[in-house]
Amino acid sequence: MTTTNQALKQWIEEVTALTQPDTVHWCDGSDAEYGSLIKTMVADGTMEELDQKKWPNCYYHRSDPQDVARVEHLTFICSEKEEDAGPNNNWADPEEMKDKLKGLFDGCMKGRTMYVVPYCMGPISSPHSKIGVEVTDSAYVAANMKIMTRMGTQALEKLGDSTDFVKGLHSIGELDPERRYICHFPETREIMSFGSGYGGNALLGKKCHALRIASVQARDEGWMAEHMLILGLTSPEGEKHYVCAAFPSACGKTNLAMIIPPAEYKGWKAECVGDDIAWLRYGEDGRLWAINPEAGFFGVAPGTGAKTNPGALESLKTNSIFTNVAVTDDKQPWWEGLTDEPPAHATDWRGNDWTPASDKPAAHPNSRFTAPAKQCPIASPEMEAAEGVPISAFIFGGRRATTAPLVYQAFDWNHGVYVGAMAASETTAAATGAVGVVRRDPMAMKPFCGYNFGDYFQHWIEMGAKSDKAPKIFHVNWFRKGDDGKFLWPGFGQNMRVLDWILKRCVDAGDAVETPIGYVPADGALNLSGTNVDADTMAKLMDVNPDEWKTELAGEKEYLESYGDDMPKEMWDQYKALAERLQGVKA
Ligand code: OXD
Ligand code: MN
Repeated sequence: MTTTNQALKQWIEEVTALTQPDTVHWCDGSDAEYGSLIKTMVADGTMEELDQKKWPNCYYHRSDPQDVARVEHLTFICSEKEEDAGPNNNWADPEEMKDKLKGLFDGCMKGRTMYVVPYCMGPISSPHSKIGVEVTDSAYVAANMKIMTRMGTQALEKLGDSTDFVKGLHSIGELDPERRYICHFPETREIMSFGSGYGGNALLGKKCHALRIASVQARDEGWMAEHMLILGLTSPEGEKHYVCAAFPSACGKTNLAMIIPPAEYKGWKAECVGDDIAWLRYGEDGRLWAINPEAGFFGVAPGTGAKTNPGALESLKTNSIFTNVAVTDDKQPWWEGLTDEPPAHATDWRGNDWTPASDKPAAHPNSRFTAPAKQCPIASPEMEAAEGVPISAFIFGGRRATTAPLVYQAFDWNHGVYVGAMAASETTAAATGAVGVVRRDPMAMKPFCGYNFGDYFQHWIEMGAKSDKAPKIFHVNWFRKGDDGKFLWPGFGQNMRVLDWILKRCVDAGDAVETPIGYVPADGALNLSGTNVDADTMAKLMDVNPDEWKTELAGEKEYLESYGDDMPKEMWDQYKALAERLQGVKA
């Protein structure tokens, strides 16, 4: 296969001349092609076959131990002007970076096959979907892209002769962490990624295109590209709402996207539209509508089990790829949390013998499953809807042991933008670096916003001003801990109780009281029947501690200042109003 699209043809000729592959393979996206990619990888040891009876069409990949997560310190936004990248990004001059990268890409595919992977982010039928083409020398990447996107001929056909596509050049190079760069050129809508095979660095449709490049395009064109799950909830009375939630990586987006409501919520129906990314634009009805640009889940495996997320387990039972989990002696994937009883013996993610007595985890904490989204038992039929789904609420959150209460509602849109912008979270294993350090992660976009956060907050403010039907905004924290260091809130399915209150607030019901930080559920407004959360625990979960908020406020001020003149005035207005309200809090 090849193409009649001149711009694409020319670019492929250029990158072929640069990288000098032995063979060029245009991916058509067929099942047969996927099968032969897998066969090649099993033959060369890149993939291991799992028990095909228990895990049909499932395969296992063990990555280089130095290539297991996103590398934020090696990720660059190469905008023409440095201030456009902002303090939230590493910046490099586009010309200089391209020169450096050309040196790395020069001849890097000698002896290898170059896969040309056309892909569509969003439903093929949607006018809001975008086309990209990833060129890669990794069959593992091509196979994952088949699961994660609408890939191959269908994407090429949608592109037609248009020049409107994102160009993504990827090579695993020698997987040398010293020669690794993930670079974005927002003005020319290009991505160049060298030296890593890890999902977020290498599956260019996901973070690089659907968030970093798309966020810039969204600002230019008046829409939004966000790090958000999309969940539909229908009450027993048949009232249906969709919510979007932005949590940092590895903070439970996939779990919430597939929530199983507890027994007390009999008759409620949850439907998953997406677990990681939402593209949003206003519909003619003045509401914000969201599509999920992806077609698969690239989920964190550890902690995914029958109790925590049966929907994810069902999704990954067939046609899935497992990366850096452990493998049992009878060739089944295993990770901490999959079963209560660990296997007596397994091979760990590094390929070493493992037993439950081992002092190291069997699966890497950021090990992943790549599974087709349509296999989710609660996949929403609207996953393929061209216009997407209308959003009633935005929910921000993070992993905070202290300070942030279980749930609160912003007073209005601009306050909500401020709440999202000040969201903070303890770092996780999804990126290299220390785990458990609190850092600000505005809208969970710290690693993914392709431009200056000051301008991004301004864009949010402008989006809110466009309609009086914009979603209501909330903040949640499932991760607050008591003095004993244990989580106060049971989480998982029980989060439905918080969603219930949020949905009520969206239709101006649900009792709330005003606090300095926002509206919180009035006494008894959160349905706790059937839980063991007593009044004392609830008080701790909802506590707005004056000392903690004093520290928080000081941190927020410092953060706003770090953006200088780029920080919108509206954000400072919100800060001042919050500081004033907090003055009234008795210490
Ligand atoms: C992801 C991430 O893989 O956020 O989704 O790191
Ligand atoms: Mn993510």
